[in-house]
Amino acid sequence: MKRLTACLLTVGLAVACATRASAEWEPTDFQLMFDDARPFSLYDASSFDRKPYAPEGFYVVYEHKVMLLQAGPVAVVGDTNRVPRFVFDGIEPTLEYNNASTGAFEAKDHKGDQVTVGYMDGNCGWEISGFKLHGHESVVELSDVHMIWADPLQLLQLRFIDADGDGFDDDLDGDLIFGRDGRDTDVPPNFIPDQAAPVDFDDTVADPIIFDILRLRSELGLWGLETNRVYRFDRLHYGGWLECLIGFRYFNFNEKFGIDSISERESTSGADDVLPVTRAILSETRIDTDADNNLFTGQIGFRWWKKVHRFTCTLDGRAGVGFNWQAIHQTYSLASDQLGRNTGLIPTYTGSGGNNDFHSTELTGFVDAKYTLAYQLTSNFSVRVGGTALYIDGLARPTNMVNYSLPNVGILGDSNRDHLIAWGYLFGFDFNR
Ligand SMILES: [Ca+2]
Ligand SMILES: [Ca+2]
Ligand SMILES: [Ca+2]
Ligand SMILES: [Ca+2]
Repeated sequence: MKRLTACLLTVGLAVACATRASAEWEPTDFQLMFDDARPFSLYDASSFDRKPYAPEGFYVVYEHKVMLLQAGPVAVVGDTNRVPRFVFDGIEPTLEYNNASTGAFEAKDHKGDQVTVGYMDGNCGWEISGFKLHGHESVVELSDVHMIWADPLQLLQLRFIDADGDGFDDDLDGDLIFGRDGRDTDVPPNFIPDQAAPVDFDDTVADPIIFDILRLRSELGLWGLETNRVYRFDRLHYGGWLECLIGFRYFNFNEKFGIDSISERESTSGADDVLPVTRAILSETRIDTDADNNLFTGQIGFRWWKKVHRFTCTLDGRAGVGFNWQAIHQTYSLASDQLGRNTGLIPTYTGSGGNNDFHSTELTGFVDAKYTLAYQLTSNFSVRVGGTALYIDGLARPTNMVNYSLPNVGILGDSNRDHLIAWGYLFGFDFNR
């Protein structure tokens, strides 16, 4: 913001100096370009309508933007492909489930600035523009979070339990086969196994994965540059002006998504077939997934405006297609709280860490729309307010790209095509636009 302000002051001073200097020195081509720009001369109310004109020469537009950026796609925090199994917290066996989702994030205000510089000579010109919306982290804390993790190696130990204390493995899935202890063939059943049967692994339980707190973090950042050739059509018969813009556009959209698990549950010892009441399985787990989207697109746009007295109403629409070079980086550290605390009671999993990278090039497209209402203060200086909206497709957004799997977390590369909607308002000023 400070740098932008400094740039604008410099441009403003240059314009002012050039216009003043032209009175004293022989005008050069460069000074002639500023001839029409007299930013501080008074607004001349007598000339409007009788002599409609579209400004030529240099122009500068500054806009401060406040935009809501749509939160990342809603995804379950946890694995959704694995069939849930029974977990046992020492009280009663229950089917595990996921109860956290990235839907907890909301669209957030992002402030930013856009500076546009252009030059019109007759019906042709050019324009360059840059904008940046500043990122800031939003944090959501969820409590009593249950999570399912893909566990292809069965690192989270499975075991039979006898929670009802009848001396037989409990028949958790209700098929009258009691774990390792055989089948009950009585009709009606008396729930005492009386015939040998294959071991029923459906009756095993695992450690429940429950976090006292699961902290979800998200940070979005967006900036871009564009350069356009500008073609101005002859004045429309109802008094407005239309310009066509053709050029290139670059967007950088960066989204960070992270989770931290916190659990105060402590290990307690217990009999071999009864799990400790609650243990901090996977507590102090941290996963950070950072998606960087670099979009290079062609662009075509139209800008229509009409001036009435001191007011200028402008509609501006731009769209483009191109490619998005995606780079997703992930770091994770799982169950660090369990490291060095293993008592041998639960020997299977003591944590892991690492990082992953995923790269892809995807087709992308965007639509960018804006309306502004400007009020002319002097002959060349106006203030403006307006609204703006942006849609970008083909983006990697990490909230639905995490593969919650043991012992190694992964990136779901197939989920790399999502979109961003941003909308908000702006205010600013312009010279000679
Ligand atoms: Ca039992
Ligand atoms: Ca059973
Ligand atoms: Ca029986
Ligand atoms: Ca079974």
